[in-house]
Amino acid sequence: MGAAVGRPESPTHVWAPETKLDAKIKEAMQRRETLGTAVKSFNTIILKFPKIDQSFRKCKAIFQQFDEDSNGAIDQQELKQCFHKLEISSTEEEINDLFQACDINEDMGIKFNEFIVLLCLVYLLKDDPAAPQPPKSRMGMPSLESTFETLVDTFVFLDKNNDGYVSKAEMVQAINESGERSSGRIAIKRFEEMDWDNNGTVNFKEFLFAFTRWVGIGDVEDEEDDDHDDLDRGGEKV
Ligand SMILES: [Ca+2]
Ligand SMILES: [Ca+2]
Ligand SMILES: [Ca+2]
Repeated sequence: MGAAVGRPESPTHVWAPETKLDAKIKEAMQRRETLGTAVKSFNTIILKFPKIDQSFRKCKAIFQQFDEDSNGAIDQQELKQCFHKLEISSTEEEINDLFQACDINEDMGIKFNEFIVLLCLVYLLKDDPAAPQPPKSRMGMPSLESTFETLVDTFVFLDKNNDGYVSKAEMVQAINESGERSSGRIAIKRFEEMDWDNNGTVNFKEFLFAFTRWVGIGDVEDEEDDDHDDLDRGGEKV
């Protein structure tokens, strides 16, 4: 019984308030926010969870491919290879910053859920306003990128005042729009699931980690079926 109230997956350290990378992510998000959002309600996103989960799971093959020594995590060297093969242009420093930002349990390895968060951050950061015309695909993975776009769009929807963070009040407002009676409680609960470092605001990275858990890609989940055909559980209901 101490001050460190435990959520089971809480990291043992507190996230630095604002790293250079955090600032870059916030800027990229705020730039994106000027374009608005197509998301109408949080419920419409919840309905997409199975599809998002499915799209993440397809990414497992990419993860395994880059986990060259098959130890279940991508180390710094493997990540550099990964960026190289995906033709994501980044400096060594950027790659290291991303690695550190996403290796939340600091075991020097990027697990699958951390990998998804990392790729989504890259997706946002590669939205280059200086590009003469937007490339068709930022990372050569169009279907995954459209899922990432949904996540970015959801964050834009939640961040009502476009400051790059989601506050508790914004979460309550967003969920209240669904008009359900219990929505206030649900909003607080969702918010607490997201606000990992308990500082009262949620940045995009925290949002992404919460999201991977919501759709079912937890850090607990390591069993892996090498069978790629079991992806139809989100399919049509008759
Ligand atoms: Ca590895
Ligand atoms: Ca905000
Ligand atoms: Ca926070």
